[in-house]
Amino acid sequence: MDPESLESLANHMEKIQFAMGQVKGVPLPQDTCDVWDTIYGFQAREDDILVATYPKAGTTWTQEIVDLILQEGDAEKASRAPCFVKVPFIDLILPKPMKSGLELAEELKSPRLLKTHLPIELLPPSFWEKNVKVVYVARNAKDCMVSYFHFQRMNQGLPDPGSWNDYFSTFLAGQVPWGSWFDHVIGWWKARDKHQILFMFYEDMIEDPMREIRKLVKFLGRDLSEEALEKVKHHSSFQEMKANPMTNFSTLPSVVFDQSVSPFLRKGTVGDWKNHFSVAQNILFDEEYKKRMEGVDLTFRTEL
Ligand code: PPS
Repeated sequence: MDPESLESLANHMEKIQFAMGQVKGVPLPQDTCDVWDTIYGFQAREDDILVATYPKAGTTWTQEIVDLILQEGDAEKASRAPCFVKVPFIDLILPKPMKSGLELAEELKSPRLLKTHLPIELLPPSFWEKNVKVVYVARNAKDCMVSYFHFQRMNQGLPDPGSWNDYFSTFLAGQVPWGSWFDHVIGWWKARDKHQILFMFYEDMIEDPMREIRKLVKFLGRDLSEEALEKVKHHSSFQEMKANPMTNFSTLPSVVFDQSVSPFLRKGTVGDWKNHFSVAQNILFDEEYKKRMEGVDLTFRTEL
């Protein structure tokens, strides 16, 4: 993104906070809803790779790993542009003159790496028609909630999350941008065997990044040397990504992401929910979780 666009964006963003709308009951930024038919009609290409997640599940991390795999561990090539430019977010429309994810995607040469937070029922059908490979990353709901709370505090485009206690109820009710965590993970989980979907877990990636990188390499049909694999692991580590302006979002002005409120790469751990949930909230959450996940053979780890 060039400095002029950023400055112009900054001027716009002082006035604009994304209004929220809905598509088929899923809360989405109004600008996304306004061009929904265009987004839904997005034309995927056969060799696209899509990273799909519920927000805060490890999207940026996974994007970076996949791109580093495609670049065979070459960090310079992977740092050719900020992560939000090289991996277009197809369901986000930014104020003009910023390019939308759709426009950025059109401009990219194949093979394209794309990002979405859409629940599966809203995914543009061309991804299935073209049999695109999808990497879905899921993260336990408690840590997602905490990460999203801090993200909504710092992301000046998204609704203010209010107090932690308020946010706890809002999140559980699915009244956050991109909707319910439960619907999202369950929808994608049930579809995992019907399409080319690699279903991954943030907790597994934290536990053993190399094991998960190897899974990705295999899924993508690549063959990397041990040296290249080590480079992928090193350059996608939390510390490296936090220090890298191409992955830490520091190229965005503070009227968009105010990282003095909370950094984008905040903690990068499993179990930070324990520092936020009260005992009562934890009981309430576990009861709701049991109800919502009943009959779903999907297990998350909330601590390692
Ligand atoms: S977004 O805005 O939805 O695209 O956010 P997303 O990238 O999905 O999630 C951000 C959280 O992922 C953490 N993160 C990492 N963890 C471990 N290792 C690496 N390399 C890494 N990169 C990003 C990031 O810190 C956010 O989690 P929290 O818990 O807030 O720290």
